[in-house]
Amino acid sequence: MDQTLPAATGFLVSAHPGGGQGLAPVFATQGSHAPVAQALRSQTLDAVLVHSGAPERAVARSGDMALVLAGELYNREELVSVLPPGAGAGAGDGGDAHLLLALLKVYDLHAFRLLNGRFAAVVATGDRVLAATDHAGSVPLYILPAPGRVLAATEIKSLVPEAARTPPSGRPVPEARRVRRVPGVHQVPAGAVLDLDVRTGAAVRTRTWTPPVSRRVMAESDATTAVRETLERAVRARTAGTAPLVVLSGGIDSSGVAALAAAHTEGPLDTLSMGTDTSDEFAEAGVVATHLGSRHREITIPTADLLGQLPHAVWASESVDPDIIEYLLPLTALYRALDGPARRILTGYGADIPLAGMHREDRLPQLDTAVALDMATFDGLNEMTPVLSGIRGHWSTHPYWDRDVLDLLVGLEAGLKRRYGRDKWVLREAMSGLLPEETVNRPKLGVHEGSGTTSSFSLLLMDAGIPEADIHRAKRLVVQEIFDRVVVEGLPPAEVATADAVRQVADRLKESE
Ligand code: IOT
Ligand code: MG
Repeated sequence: MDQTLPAATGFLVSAHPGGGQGLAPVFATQGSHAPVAQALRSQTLDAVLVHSGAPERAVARSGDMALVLAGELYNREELVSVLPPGAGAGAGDGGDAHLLLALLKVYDLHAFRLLNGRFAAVVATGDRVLAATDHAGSVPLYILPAPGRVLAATEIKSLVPEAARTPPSGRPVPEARRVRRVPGVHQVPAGAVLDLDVRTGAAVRTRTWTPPVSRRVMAESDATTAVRETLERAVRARTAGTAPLVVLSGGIDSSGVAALAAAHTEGPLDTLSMGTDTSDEFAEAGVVATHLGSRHREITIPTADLLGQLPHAVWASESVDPDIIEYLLPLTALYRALDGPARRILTGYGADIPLAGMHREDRLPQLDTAVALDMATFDGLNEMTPVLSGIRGHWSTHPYWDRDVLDLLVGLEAGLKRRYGRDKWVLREAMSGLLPEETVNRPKLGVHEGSGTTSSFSLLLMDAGIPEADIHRAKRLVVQEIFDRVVVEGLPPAEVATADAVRQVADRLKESE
């Protein structure tokens, strides 16, 4: 079968001693639901998978070990090559879950150190439950551990009813962030495995990835060649032999991805740009689309409509960070407008983090400080979550946050990132043969600026009487308010109005004056 999407794009898992338990979770991720029940020697692993046709490929079982995997791996060949002869061949064909199972048999939880992927996984074996994220935690994973039962899910909202029923174990989960207003639920850190004891709910954390803190000095041409080749591998692994859709702003990040994807796609590439009635980047994206000969579409979303979709952005991302929500809101609106068959979507998201593209900083010490800070604080923001496009049944993936691309970009010395007065120099230079000169040189606009989201959200708050000095704080409160409705209380996002949340926050701020 031609699988456009990974075998599973989300799950709720319950691991517990004794017999099976029925689960009926809700997900924002769209797809069919398939139940899984694996009785092991001393525990049962029950799950519900969100899938698009081949759920069995997201489950693997051998002896006293069973696992479920949402998402996909990008370094399969490498991984197969370290398996003993025999184990490798079968594991490669059985899908990523089987490959992971074969690796776990050899390396135990250290298998997760080997993976370059976009996934969340839960493994049950003996009395242990392993809950693991990819290096970037790009598929968010949450756990609710209690004595005698460990729950794990790719969305908070599917754990909420269980959290209300389960007395919190009272045990801290080491170094895991607690979820706002959902007692007992913790987010598994990026690049980590939690090794939980199903009898007690106790957890031990092992890190499987950490951003480089050292910086490499490289000759210009070595650096640009490495960036082009590594990014090309990441794009090729993500197109997975299908014709992807690239969400294209016309900036260097997404244009670079589109150019590399076009080179690996038979026939024309699909590209898509969004704008609002306030602001768009259609001209800039159009230049790239014409250059690459892509089948290009533009979607215009009225600003009032865009702000009305805040509850959908929070519901999908389960993020409470107001800046992140501003980046994700235009993308949410774009994905919601994308009806039709499920697509594999490539983005340029995340390029600005290792390259300090958003900081508009010329001075190298400040640039490297920004990179170090952003790499130390991205975890838990959920900006890379696949649920954003998953609400319309699509699967998005971000080549700049491929593990190899990220290791390379973060680790370049700052003078390669800012050079000859140009931001993101090494990336621009790496892409210079593939894109029009005006695209390569185009200065940066963030999606929140290019779409006018930041300014229109600010205006909405000022119209409600909130003074300019309080705007950022008010945005945080509005996002929290909406989170409490759509995630904690489980209201459908269509039943929550941005305007109501704004009014409540405005009233609260007035009272506290
Ligand atoms: P930005 O780089 O503007 O957009 C991210 C991706 O969204 C683009 O590469 C492109 O694929 C898609 N996109 C943006 N605008 C449009 C559009 N008009 N039409 C279609 N697709 C579009 C924020 C940002 O400005 O994104 N993201 C930063 C990092 C955030 C900071 N996070 C952090 N410090 N942890 C980024 O690096 O992408
Ligand atoms: Mg960008």
